[in-house]
Amino acid sequence: MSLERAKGTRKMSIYHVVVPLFDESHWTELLIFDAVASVIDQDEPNQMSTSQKIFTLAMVRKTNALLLGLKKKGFGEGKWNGFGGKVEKDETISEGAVRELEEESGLVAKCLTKIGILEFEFVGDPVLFEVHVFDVTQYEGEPVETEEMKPQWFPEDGIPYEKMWPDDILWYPLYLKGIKFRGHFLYQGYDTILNYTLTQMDHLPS
Ligand code: 6OG
Repeated sequence: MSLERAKGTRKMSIYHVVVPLFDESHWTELLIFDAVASVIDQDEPNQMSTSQKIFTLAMVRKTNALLLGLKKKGFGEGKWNGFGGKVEKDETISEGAVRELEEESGLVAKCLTKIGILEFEFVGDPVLFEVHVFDVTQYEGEPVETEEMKPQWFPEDGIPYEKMWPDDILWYPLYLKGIKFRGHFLYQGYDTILNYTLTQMDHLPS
């Protein structure tokens, strides 16, 4: 495939392909498209038509249980989710993850491992959300309810997917197995995923 052709098909390849989960032959194909896309990004950093916002999402885990927070206000209100928010200009993504986790749950992360990068697009919205997902197994403190989140432990086999973002049920199984991943989801509104890609990764950029 030539680069020109890859440029022209990039949106179709990355954003509009519907791929059944856990089909390894399709994962291989997606990895090739991913690699082409990153070459194009380096060559043409200013060609993107969308603006991008970087977010964090900290997943706090203990043996067989996951800490989720019920979002009390703002984006995702009423949904259970990990803890996170927008990365500020003067901090690294990891620093943002630690700060947001403490602000929203009272916990101080002692060790963070990046386990995924998720991109979200919403039809009609030019903003691309890039969410960096971290596994947190070492932390200090006890979860407390804050202005934004009401925390609660859930057993790994009792995650309330029906009250969560629809993408969660797709990537949590990878996360819970310790598999790193990259995903791209195109939403229509907040309840419908029009299409998505999800790719297993050996390494993730920091
Ligand atoms: P604040 O508005 O609270 O940051 N986030 C998503 N998380 C999941 N699981 N699925 C999505 O699908 C999400 N879109 C955004 C990133 C928003 C928080 O919500 C996460 C942040 O942790 C659309 O500052």
